[in-house]
Amino acid sequence: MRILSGIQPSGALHLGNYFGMMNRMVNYQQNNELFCFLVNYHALTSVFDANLLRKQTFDAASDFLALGLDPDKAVFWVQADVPEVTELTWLLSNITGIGLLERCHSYKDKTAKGIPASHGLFSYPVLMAADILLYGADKVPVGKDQKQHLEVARDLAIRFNNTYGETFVVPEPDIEEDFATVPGIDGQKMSKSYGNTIEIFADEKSLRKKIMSIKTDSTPVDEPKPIEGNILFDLYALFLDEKGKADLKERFITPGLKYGDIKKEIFEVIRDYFAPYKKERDRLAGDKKYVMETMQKGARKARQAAAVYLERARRNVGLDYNN
Ligand code: AQP
Repeated sequence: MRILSGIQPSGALHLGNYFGMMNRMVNYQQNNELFCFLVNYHALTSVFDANLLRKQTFDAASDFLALGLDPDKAVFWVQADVPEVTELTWLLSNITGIGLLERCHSYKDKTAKGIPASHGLFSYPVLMAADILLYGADKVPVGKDQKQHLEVARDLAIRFNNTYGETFVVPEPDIEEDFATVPGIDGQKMSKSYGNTIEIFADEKSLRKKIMSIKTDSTPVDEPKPIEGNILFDLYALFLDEKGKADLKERFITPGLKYGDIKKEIFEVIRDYFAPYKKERDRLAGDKKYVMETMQKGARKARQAAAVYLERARRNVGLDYNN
């Protein structure tokens, strides 16, 4: 099965990115054909500083490699190194109804948070559909926030196939309920552009500060604590198995639990969980040559896979006028 997913180098990667997508991608590489990429064209919708985009792209590549993505097993590349995706975006644009894009929540949410309401942001889901269809992906692991964009990609694949003849694979979303929406420190979806993230490779001091600043309710210590919608419970549970979650639930509903103690435990759990990866991450940060060569190699493999679908699409819409 061909599994594909991308991530924006639009800021430091966080627990939402990790549990919603990155960790699952690393696990999938064992038994599948994995395509994983850094969507820097997409990041242009919110990053307007060229040096920052360069740095964040390099950092995201190092993050993924440090977490165990194996460039010999998976195809791992940077989106803009295969610019053919922008051509497919144009082909798809002509069968994309405006109403379809107008219904997308992400555009409304992001503009409400102050991201400029550009044409690029509005047509973000078309570029994302092109990313998926260009590589013939069967399955796309994402967090719940991307569910609607996946539906757009499916819609466009079906519409294209109906209009021009069989061209694209219709992809399936792959959302894992336990990690569907990781909350940020303010209780909203954890998101780089909302400034509420817990970074996976934060230094100890800022990690502690972030965890200590998590918003909590004002339930008195000697009363049972709520589970539903409790940010501390939800974040801690990410690192626990079923038995661990049941035990944590018990602690929450037993009077006497102090949120401050739970925060300290969460800090330690996150720090210890990512410590071995962080070591590798620091090593890779100093080996720019290796990271760059790896990404270039990945782009060559991605380009070969893309050629199959792009050629088919060009032919089916009639751009091959010399035939
Ligand atoms: N809070 C989250 N819970 C679960 N999954 C999440 N993902 C992001 N946030 C959460 C998943 O991570 C993958 C990569 O996301 P992205 O960086 O490409 O874009 P995004 O979804 O828009 O993530 P951010 O952090 O919110 O980025 P900005 O703020 O720059 O837009 C996706 O699979 C996503 O579902």
